Amino acid sequence: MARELKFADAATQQMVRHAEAEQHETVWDRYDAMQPQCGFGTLGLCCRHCSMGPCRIDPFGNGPKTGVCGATADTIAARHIVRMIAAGAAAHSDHGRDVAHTLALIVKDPKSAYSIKSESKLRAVAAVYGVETKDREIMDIAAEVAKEVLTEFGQSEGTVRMVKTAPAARYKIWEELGIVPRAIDREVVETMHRTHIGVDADYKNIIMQGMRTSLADGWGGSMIGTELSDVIFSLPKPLRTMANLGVLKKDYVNVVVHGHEPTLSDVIAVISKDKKLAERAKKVGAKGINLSGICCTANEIMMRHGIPLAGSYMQQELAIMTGVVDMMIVDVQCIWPGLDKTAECFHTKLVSTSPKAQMPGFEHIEFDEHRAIETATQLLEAAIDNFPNRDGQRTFIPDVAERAVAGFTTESVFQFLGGTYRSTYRPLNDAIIAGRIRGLAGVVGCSNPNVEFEEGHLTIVKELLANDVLVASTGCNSITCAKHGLMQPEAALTYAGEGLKEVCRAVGIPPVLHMGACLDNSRILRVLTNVVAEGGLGEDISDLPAAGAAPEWMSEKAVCIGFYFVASGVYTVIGKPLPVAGSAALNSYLTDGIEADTGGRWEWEMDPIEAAHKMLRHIDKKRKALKLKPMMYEQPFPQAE
Ligand code: CUV
Ligand code: SF4
Repeated sequence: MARELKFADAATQQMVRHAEAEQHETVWDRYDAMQPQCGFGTLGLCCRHCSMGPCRIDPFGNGPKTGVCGATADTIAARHIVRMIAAGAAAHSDHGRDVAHTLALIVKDPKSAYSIKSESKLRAVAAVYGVETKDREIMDIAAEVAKEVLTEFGQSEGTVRMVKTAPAARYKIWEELGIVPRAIDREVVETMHRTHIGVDADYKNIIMQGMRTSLADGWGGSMIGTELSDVIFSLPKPLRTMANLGVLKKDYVNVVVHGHEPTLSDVIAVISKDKKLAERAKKVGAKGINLSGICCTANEIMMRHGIPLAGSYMQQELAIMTGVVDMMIVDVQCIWPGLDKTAECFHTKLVSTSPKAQMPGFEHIEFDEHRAIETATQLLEAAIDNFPNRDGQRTFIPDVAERAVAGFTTESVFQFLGGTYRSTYRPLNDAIIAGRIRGLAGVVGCSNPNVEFEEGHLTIVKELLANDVLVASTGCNSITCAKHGLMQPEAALTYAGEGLKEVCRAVGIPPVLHMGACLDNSRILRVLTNVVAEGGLGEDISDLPAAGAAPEWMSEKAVCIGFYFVASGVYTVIGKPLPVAGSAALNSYLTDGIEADTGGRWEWEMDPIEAAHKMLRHIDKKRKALKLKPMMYEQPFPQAE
């Protein structure tokens, strides 16, 4: 390996050393082989939108200042970034649409594998969509909600109705800016249209459309996905689980689900407990079936079934290299097409299940919701039958796994703070007002081989906790925090400042709250909305002592998420800058000027301690503007460094 990587995570460290010894290639090797990466791309200065190009602008002014069509660096960089938003919004929203289809299936086919698990959530969604619930059968409500939601995705008139659930002051800002999303599909399509050659060339106008598209995701597609997942797969409740590669078991048939959608994996989670399958596993010499997850599919079934997390995004090939994964079942998003190269050296069966995501070298067993139980059974049987093909000599499982409590939702988190009978955000708001809790942070998102693995996540989170900031976490940050013991209630004693420690101890919550998959960043938007509604901390999300971070982001979904947070008034810090630095005007707008428009802004900061301090300074600025009391206890910040 070219770079000296330390790996805070012992399991990853052991596996990477093992991979080196066995000459298996890892993502870190491929990343190093790709150096140096294209400078034009990094700065956002290349365009392939038509065949007069490809064009690129030399950032040092030693070449053409525009593309062949005359597009400037500002136009090219802005077009590129909003196409990233469109792709991210499309990914999340398509996921949301699939969940809505499952709801429609429940209505059509009472014998399907799915049912309405949370009637209260369904009623809440019905209220948003103006669907009458009084004196109606639950299936009638479900039918109408599914129809309303599915029609809304492509509607030609009106606006996305979930967006109205934002604080009134926030909605007004969007109206004034003209960025209230009209329909999810429409915003994605319009972004593609505007970025076609010779359409929108005004970088600010392009970014406004980008923000409208991101809002269609955060307050639309993603929120719909989260809410309807709660309806169908149940409202997550805090539960105990384990995280890291050590959850794989040598004597068991190991099935790993990977990707993002719960529709198949939730059924697998249930079917994996089937007695007949357990017997079949015993017949081939295994003790049973051991199901675990990678990426956000893992988050989804962990928070609803307590299924353990085998690892995050960056550990997907390491899981295969343990030699004990009998089957890896993937659905959509963040799945490396190179996994088949890794699997070649092992017996692991890779199975793709979505018609949208087929990969060379994977067996494709298409998942049909109408036959969910059959598909899940077929997959698990094939996994069991693959168990005897393991090469016992070549197994290596790092004995590393950590306990975690996961599965907090907008509804459940503060049930704790309010006591079981009084679900209210009052105690949280009061703790912030009194200076026990300094503020709230969402730390989310992917990991990336371009930085020391997980260092950014862990450093930022710990620095925030030490300074009494309550952290809400989603996506791969959640998996990282779980693996490193930050999601145990005891973590408050080790990492939290005095005030936060008191609150965590009083209500028995960890200082880092697992709020789900990256789709569930919508839950964080809802938490912020509820805090505003509870009163005493301003009128809008941008008034709150709150900040967001995605220290090791990599996906287009992450770009979209960041934009909907900024558009919602949140100060958002990321590590590697967005690829816009080639346009001075755009770069300065996103990190500065945009604040006058949305109340939120971007910040690029590669140093995780400084990133945390920037968030803390922002939180303090907001506390001051709200004239809140000084913090109750002495803070390490800003002396720490
Ligand atoms: Ni989105 S958070 S790598 S899997 S997008 Fe995938 Fe969930 Fe990032 Fe992690
Ligand atoms: Fe070049 Fe303009 Fe075509 Fe882009 S759209 S490739 S900048 S000519």
